[in-house]
Amino acid sequence: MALTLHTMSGSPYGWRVWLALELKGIPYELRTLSWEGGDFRTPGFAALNPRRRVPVIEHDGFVLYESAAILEYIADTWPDGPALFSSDLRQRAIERRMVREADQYFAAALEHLVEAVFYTPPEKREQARIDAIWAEMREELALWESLIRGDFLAGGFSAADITLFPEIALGFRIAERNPGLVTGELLGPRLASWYARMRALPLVRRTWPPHWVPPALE
Ligand SMILES: N[C@@H](CCC(=O)N[C@@H](CS)C(=O)NCC(=O)O)C(=O)O
Repeated sequence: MALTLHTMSGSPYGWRVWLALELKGIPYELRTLSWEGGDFRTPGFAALNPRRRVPVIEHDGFVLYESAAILEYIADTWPDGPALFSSDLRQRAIERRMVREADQYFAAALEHLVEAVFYTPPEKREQARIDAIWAEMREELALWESLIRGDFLAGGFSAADITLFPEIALGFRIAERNPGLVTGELLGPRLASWYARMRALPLVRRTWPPHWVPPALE
């Protein structure tokens, strides 16, 4: 029953899977890869994921990458305990839709920001491009402001929350680390309450990316 999670500190996709494992109380070994250290370029890692991306899980010899698929695998393999997806067919469909929406729209914009800031040296950054990406992220989250259905995104806590939360957290991290780079609030009032609720969860606190400053205790 051995499960290994290959991830990278701060990866929103890896964090999602880490959250799922912790939520379900599944024993696992965490292997934290270093991008700068060349861990993604080894033949051993390419054998696990030919796309050379994290997260990847190994479970009793079975290898799976793509975080949304991994969440489904975890939910199906460990159906007991706290649920990632509702047992109600239509509610589950909404949760899956939200996972898809977070990845298809918000994460796509976030990846543009990562590219424009993380992978671009400060002297080559284009402020107009960064402004446009930030505006795209804000516009997308304005839509989520109307999509949220209760205390959690789909109403009750679900895979949707552990998908969108790490993505937004990375957006905040980039903004905090680069004062003056972006302007304008990312979250409306309903999403801000949800974000604070998520950030306060013991589950989230104990999986906080190790190289980030831990969130203040409210
Ligand atoms: N769609 C993939 C995205 C995975 C992904 O992009 N992971 C990033 C870390 S956040 C990565 O491994 N990047 C390595 C690279 O680009 O070389 C998933 O959901 O698992």
